[in-house]
Amino acid sequence: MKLLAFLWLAALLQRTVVKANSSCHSMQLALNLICNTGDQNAETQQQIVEGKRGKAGPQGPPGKVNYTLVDENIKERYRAFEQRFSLESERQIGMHSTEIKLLKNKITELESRWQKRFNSLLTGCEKVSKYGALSWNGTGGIFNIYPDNPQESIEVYCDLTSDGGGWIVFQRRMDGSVDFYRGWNEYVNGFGENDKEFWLGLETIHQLTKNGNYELRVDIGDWEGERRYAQYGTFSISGSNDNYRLTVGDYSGTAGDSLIGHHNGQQFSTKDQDNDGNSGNCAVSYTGAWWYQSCYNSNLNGVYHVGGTGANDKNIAWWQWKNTHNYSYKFTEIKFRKKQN
Ligand SMILES: [Ca+2]
Repeated sequence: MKLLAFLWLAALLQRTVVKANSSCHSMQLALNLICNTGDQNAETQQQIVEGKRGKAGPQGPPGKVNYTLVDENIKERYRAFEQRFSLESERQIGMHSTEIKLLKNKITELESRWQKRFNSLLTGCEKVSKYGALSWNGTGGIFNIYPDNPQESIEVYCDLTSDGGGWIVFQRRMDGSVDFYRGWNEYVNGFGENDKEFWLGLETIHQLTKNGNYELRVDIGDWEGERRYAQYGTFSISGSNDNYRLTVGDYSGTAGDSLIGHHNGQQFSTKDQDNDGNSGNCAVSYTGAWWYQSCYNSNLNGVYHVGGTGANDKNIAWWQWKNTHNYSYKFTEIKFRKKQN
């Protein structure tokens, strides 16, 4: 009896497990159905997006446009276009590369030829225009000139105002900011900045005046605000082998002549190179550097006295204006230009 009861219970339990398995299978099927439906919706969405991009064929059911995909599609098409355009340009350039190269060379050659012709006119300050200035202050400025070679420039200060302009300035004193009590090499090579206080250099002055006829001009200003000038129709200085000897003549002007009488025909002297006609060294005695004889009527590289106070005979002197060695001027500019005729 007990055995019969056990067998019945076992059969009942098996039926229950089979039924449960069957239920689980059904649920699984239902879930798969739901999930597949979801995938189908995604595909439908993509189809709609493609439909919106203008593909032929019937549109799918309504859905949201995926703007990220649209944007990427536009970018991809643009990239393709860009690549095609670039390849085509390269192909065209490649086809005409010889012609392009020849044309470029021709343009460069023409530019260079015109630049040389233009530069060859600018051997001094005579033909420069303020529009070509590297810097301009209203009466003059800094320019590139081409004295020897239209391809080699030197920078000079041009006075384009005094007596018609065209002057290359080679010395300026204006505020005492630069020490002018210097040695031979510095007077040969120059010092200072050419739009402030400076000395251009004996060698440069010689090179710029060695061919043709030049005239000289000295502009002087006193502490009372008056300006005067001395102009010379003849001017040149010799080379280094003759210690840059001064030749000057044919005076005109308002400041009086303080060059011809004492300094014409003199070699240049500095504190460390005595070429003067004095038993001592004039450059040392008068704290300057000049075409001293024994010793001076003018000393424009002497000591600068701000306000003119404390002046003595070692200062910036021009005897013939104030009739004294002991007046130190506020402003000087020394300049030359090619003689016109
Ligand atoms: Ca001497």
